[in-house]
Amino acid sequence: YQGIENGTGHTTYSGTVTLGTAQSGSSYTLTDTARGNHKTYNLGGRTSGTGSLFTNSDDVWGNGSSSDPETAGADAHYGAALTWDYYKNVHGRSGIRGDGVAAYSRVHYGNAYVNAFWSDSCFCMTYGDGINNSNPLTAIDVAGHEMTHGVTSNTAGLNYSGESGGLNEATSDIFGTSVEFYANNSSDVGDYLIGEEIDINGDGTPLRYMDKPSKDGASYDNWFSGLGNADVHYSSGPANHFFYLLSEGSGTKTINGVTYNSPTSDGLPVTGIGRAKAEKIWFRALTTKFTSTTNYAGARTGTLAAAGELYGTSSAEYTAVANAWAGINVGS
Ligand code: ASN
Ligand code: ZN
Ligand code: CA
Repeated sequence: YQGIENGTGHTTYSGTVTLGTAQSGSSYTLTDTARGNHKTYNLGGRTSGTGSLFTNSDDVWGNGSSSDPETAGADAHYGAALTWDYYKNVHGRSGIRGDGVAAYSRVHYGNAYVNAFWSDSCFCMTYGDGINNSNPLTAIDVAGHEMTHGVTSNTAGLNYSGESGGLNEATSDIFGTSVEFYANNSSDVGDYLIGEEIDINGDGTPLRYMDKPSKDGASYDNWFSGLGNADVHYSSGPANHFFYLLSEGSGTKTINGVTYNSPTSDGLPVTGIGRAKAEKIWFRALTTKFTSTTNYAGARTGTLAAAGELYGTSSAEYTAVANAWAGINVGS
């Protein structure tokens, strides 16, 4: 079995991409030998098992349309590769567990299933085909979100309920977005929106907004005492908002053609430190400070500690972390 890096994918969301594939005789499989042997499988509508490993004879995968079952496979395989590269090259982490071993991906789960998910028990990412079976949930920010659930599980282990559940969800949005910025190809332009490409609402709007989470009609912008009773996809809002404020600062800003307007709970301005440093701080907090029961107050102390270790407690970065938490009504 020989690993190669020159498969061609015609994806739904990322244009034409190079895929890591493996060759055995005259056939090729979606097996990424450069990234822990990550494999992508076709469930063909089933909702259990692994399905079949994508295999063909020309090493060209998909045609850019959902009419070809390989297309979603190409997107999922590419998303896993980018997420692998992001964690390796930006954070020095080799794979979800840091042990060089890949998870695997499954596409075409169920019928018109409008979701994607990570599972600890299979150590795998799974994607539905979305509305009309033509909007697979395989966009880069979603793939990065799901794979990050694996990283969170194997580091902080944030419990998936209450405030820790909101922080778990926010961690997936934060690094899902970071992977999208990292991709930086002409089809994957980074933004602080989640799921803007998969038309999950059927009207072209994103699933979530990090600059002002309440724009989705359900997420919370700021911490409050009852936050832990909310759905984890809504209690993630304040932490997403914190990350946006820390990265970009409060107020109006246009990035890659998208205009954001991020308020603060106290009306005081926050000066951003840039996404790269904000990512470093959140990753260090996730992997060395947060535990299964970390709540918003604990996330504040954990990220302050991480920023202090990275940049010093007298640094502008440390001050920005404090101000961004104050901007979502945590600490003062
Ligand atoms: N797509 C969702 C998520 O990753 C699935 C879930 O509700 N856990 O958050
Ligand atoms: Zn999630
Ligand atoms: Ca996005």
